[in-house]
Amino acid sequence: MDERRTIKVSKYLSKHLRHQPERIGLTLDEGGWVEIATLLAAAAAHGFRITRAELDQVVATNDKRRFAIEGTRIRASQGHTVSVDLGLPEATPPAHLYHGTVPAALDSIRAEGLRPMSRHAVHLSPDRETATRVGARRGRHVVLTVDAAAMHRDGHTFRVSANGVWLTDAVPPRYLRFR
Ligand code: HQG
Repeated sequence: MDERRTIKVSKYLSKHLRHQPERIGLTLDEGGWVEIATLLAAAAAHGFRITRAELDQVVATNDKRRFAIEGTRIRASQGHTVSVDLGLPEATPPAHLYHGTVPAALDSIRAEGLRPMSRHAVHLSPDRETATRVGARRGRHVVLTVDAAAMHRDGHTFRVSANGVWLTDAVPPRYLRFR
């Protein structure tokens, strides 16, 4: 499978496992899981045929390990806008976490901190490089540093997704460093 096809399949999976399962008649269970056979049949029925080998390759080689397979089921590891409970345990974050964003969002972030916007949680990266990539999706970007140790000490909860993305409900401005 060439890279273009891999990206196309990955985007198709993200769209239907995170945002719009109903578009192809899928229902995710409470944890966000769906039977692989059901997913492949639904995709084919809606004009996008994916083989099981292609699916496995995308899951295994995906740059961000966006999808997880467990037994006969698959789900997106994070990034949902539909309501799911990933069932992740609380975890102790590293002292600092990072968030890549765009300059246009800074005034609002300074005033109200980081909010989940359309997703379930604020997505934070364990290192500056990853946060830079997240910000760079939108062009010119800035990386903010989050004082995760202080947040944790103050009772904010953190979870870490299967693919290493740190999730928290919100980051108040006092825990942010804007450089
Ligand atoms: C910004 C991708 C104004 C926030 C990435 C971001 C990530 C605010 C945007 C994952 C704000 C939301 C998530 C506030 C936050 N005022 N703007 N108070 N608080 N924002 O896409 O973190 O490739 O929902 O900075 O790699 O960019 O899809 O979040 O710019 O892991 O697997 O509002 O999505 O993963 O945008 O990205 P998003 P994100 P995938």
